[in-house]
Amino acid sequence: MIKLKKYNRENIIDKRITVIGLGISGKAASILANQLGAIVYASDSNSSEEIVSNAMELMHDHHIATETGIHTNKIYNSDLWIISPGVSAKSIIIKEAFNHNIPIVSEIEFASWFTKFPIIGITGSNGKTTTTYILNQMFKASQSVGVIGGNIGIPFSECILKEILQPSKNLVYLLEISSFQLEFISSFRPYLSIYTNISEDHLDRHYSMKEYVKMKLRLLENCKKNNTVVFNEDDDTLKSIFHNSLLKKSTFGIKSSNHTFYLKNDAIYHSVSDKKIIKIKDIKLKGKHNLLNFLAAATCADIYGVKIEDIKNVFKTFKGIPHRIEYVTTIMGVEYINDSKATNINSVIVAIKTYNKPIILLLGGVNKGIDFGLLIPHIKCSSIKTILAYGEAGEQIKSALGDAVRLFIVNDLNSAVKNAHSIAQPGDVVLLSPGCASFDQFKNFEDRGDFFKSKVKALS
Ligand code: UMA
Ligand code: ADP
Repeated sequence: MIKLKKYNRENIIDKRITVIGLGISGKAASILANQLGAIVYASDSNSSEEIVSNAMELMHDHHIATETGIHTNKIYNSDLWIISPGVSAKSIIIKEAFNHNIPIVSEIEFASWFTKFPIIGITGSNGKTTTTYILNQMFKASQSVGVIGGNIGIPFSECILKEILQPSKNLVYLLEISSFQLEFISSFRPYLSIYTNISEDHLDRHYSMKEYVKMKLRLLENCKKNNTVVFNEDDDTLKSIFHNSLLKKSTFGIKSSNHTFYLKNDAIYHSVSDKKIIKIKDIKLKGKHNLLNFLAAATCADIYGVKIEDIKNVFKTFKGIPHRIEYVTTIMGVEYINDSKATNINSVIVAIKTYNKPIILLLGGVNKGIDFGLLIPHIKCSSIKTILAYGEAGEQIKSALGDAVRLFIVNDLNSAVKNAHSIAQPGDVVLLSPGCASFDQFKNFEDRGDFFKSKVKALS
C-alpha cells in the first residue's frame, strides 16, 4: 500500500480530491474538503433520486463538480481519494486507483485530520448504536461535550465541518465505527475504544469471519500505550483477542465480578467506591444485552471522569431507541414488536430470548452471508411458534431451518404482517427481527421498521 500523506489545513488548499460515493458520507466529505480549500470532484456510479439530489445540492450550494450514474476517467485526475463506507476495497475502481498510485482514505480518516479533540470509538457486531446513545446521555451532565457521529447516521465529516464553522470547547467525539469505515484508515486513532461483542456479520463484504474480525481490530492499529480499550469479557472471542494486548484495558461483563461495575444480588455495584449503583429491576431499558450496553458505556464514562450520580441517572431513565426490540402496540391480546435493526443472527437470538410467550417471527430481506442454521438450537429452546420468511432470503431461510420449526414463505413484509395477524392468538408476540439487510424492499432498516409499524397500526 502507498505511504499516505496526512493533509492539514494549510497544505490541503488547491489539492485535487475525488470523493467516491454521494450518499450521506460522500456528500459531507465533499462539503468539508471544499470548505478547506481543496478542488473537489464527487462521483457516484448510481443515479438514484437521492444520489442525484445530493449531487445537485453540491453543485448549486457549494459549486462542487459532480457526476452520477457513471465513473468517468476524471476520477483518476486526483491527489487523494476519499471513499464512502459502502465502497468495498475489492471494487474495480479501487484497484484502478492503486494502478494510478492515488492515495485512498476512508471518510472517517479524512475527517479525523482536522480535529484535535479526542475520539471515543464504539465498535462491535451488535449494540454499537445503543451504547453510543447511552454514553452520550452520560456525558450530558459532564464537563466534556459529547458529539455523536459515524456509522450511527451522522458522518464524521459533518461533525468536523460544524466544529470548524462554530468552534466549541471540550468536545469529545463519540463515534460508532463499522468494519466498512476501517478498510481505509491510516492514522485514525481513538483515545478510547469500546468493543461490545463479536459475532458473524457482513460476510458478504469481508468473505470470512477472520477477515471481519481483522477489520474490526484495525480500530486499534494506531493506538499507543496510553490509549484504552474497553471490552466485553463475557465474549470469548474478545477475551482471547485482548488477553495479551499492550493497551490499557478495562473490562465489563456479568459473568464475573472483576470489573469496574459488577453484578451482585440483582444489583450493579461500582468497585472503586463500593457503592450500589442500581437494582436491575429499576433499570428502565430491559434485557441482558442492554445491561451489557449500559455497563460498556458506564465503564467508559467512569474512565472519563463522569460522576457516578450522572451515570446512575442514565441507568434509571434511558428508554432505548426506535427499531431495537421496540414495542409497537397490542391488538386483540397480540403484542407487536419492531426489531428492524436486527440484521444479523446474534441480534435475532437476543430478541427471541427476550420473550417467554409464543413468538411469530418475521425473518427475511437480503442475506449478508450468514448461516441461518445457527438459529436452530435457539429455536429449540425458545417459544417460536411459526416463522414467516420473506424477501430475497426466504428460500435460503427455509432450506437452512428445514423442519426445525413451522415455517411459511411469503412474498414480502406486507404479506408477512397480514399472515401473522391472521394466525396469531391472544398471548402471542409478533416479532419483526429480520436477521437480514433491508435493501431488497426498503431504503434502509428505519424505512423497513416504519413500514412495519404503519402496517401493524393499520390492522387495529
Ligand atoms: N458507489 C460508487 N461506486 C462503487 C461503489 C459504490 O459510486 O464502485 C456508491 C454507491 O452507489 C453509493 C455510495 O457509493 O451511493 C456508497 O454510499 P454508502 O453506502 O457508504 O452510504 P452513505 O449514505 O454514505 O452511508 C454510510 C454508511 N453506509 C454503509 O456503511 C453501507 C451508513 O451506515 C452510515 O450511517 C453513514 O455512511 C454515515 O457514516 C449504514 C449501514 O448500514 C447505516 N452501516 C452498516 C451497518 O450498520 O451494519 C455497516
Ligand atoms: P448496532 O449499532 O451494533 O447495529 P444497535 O444498538 O443498533 O446495534 O442494535 C442492533 C440490534 O442488536 C437490535 O436488534 C438490538 O436489539 C440488538 N442488540 C443491541 N445490543 C445488543 C448486544 N449488546 N448484544 C446483542 N444484540 C444487541
